[in-house]
Amino acid sequence: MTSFPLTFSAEVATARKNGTPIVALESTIITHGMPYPQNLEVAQQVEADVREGGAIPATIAVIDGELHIGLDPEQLTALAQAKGVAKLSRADMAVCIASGGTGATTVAATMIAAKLAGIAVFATGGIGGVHKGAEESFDISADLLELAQTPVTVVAAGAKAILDVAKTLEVLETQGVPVIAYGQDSFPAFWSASSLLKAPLRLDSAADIARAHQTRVAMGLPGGQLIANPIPKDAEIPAGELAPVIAQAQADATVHRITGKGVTPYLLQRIFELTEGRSLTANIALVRNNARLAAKIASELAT
Ligand code: PSU
Ligand code: MN
Repeated sequence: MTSFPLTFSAEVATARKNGTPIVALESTIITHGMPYPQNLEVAQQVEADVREGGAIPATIAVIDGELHIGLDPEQLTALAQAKGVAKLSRADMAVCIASGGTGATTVAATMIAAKLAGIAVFATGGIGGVHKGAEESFDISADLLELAQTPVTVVAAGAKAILDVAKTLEVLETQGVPVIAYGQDSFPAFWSASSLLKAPLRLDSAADIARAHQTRVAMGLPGGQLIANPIPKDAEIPAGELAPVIAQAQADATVHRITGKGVTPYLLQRIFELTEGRSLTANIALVRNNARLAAKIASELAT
């Protein structure tokens, strides 16, 4: 364990004392992934889903230079409404903490925080990946390299079609990250339950996923696992319907010369606008679904 100071919410502190399973949740999805007030409603709902699944939620963020593991309701509300919050990945986290800043954690930064706090399971919507045109831009999310080195099981709904999904899977393979589809062969495509790509691995129960996690730890393998959990069928949007919207959002990003950390938030916001909120409805359903599976995996790890 670490001597680095962490600030635990009362609920998470109690869970740690009692050995109650804990699920980490990221905060960039709140500050940069969804508009207010839906972002707050979703954050609260996802926390409730984790509790219903028998685990305790630990939403992670840096507030005034403190790394918070679990936010109280007031902190969550303030973060959801805050403007100009920094987006923190592996590269930015320590600078933000050292300078007393406030920032939301991406998948990469949330994994780092979860490891520091001894939390093995983390639920989110979608991970960052290899962007389309990466052969020119070199835009590859730090999330992929984090999965290769930090031993946390991340439950996501696959990768968005804003990314080059095939290249994303290639990088994960190169980095030795197990990409495990839950309950199906196809690699899920975020808003759609399946894609044309086959997932490299498949497991059909939370118990099996927990066992795979423990086996990696026992073998001394440093990285995590990516669990690709398909969106519930009744909430999915067919991939064909979204393809032109994504193309439009990408064209707009090029016109406005959006680069670096701004790319993912820009595309998500633009797709939300272009679908008149429909993308968000699906996004909410899949994040909640991931929270429920993560709670089951965390419960299995605790037994
Ligand atoms: N993908 C989504 N929703 C999100 C993100 C990604 O479908 O909210 C956020 C996550 O926090 C992820 C980050 O870790 O964007 C990736 O950003 P980048 O591509 O800049 O690494
Ligand atoms: Mn990027």
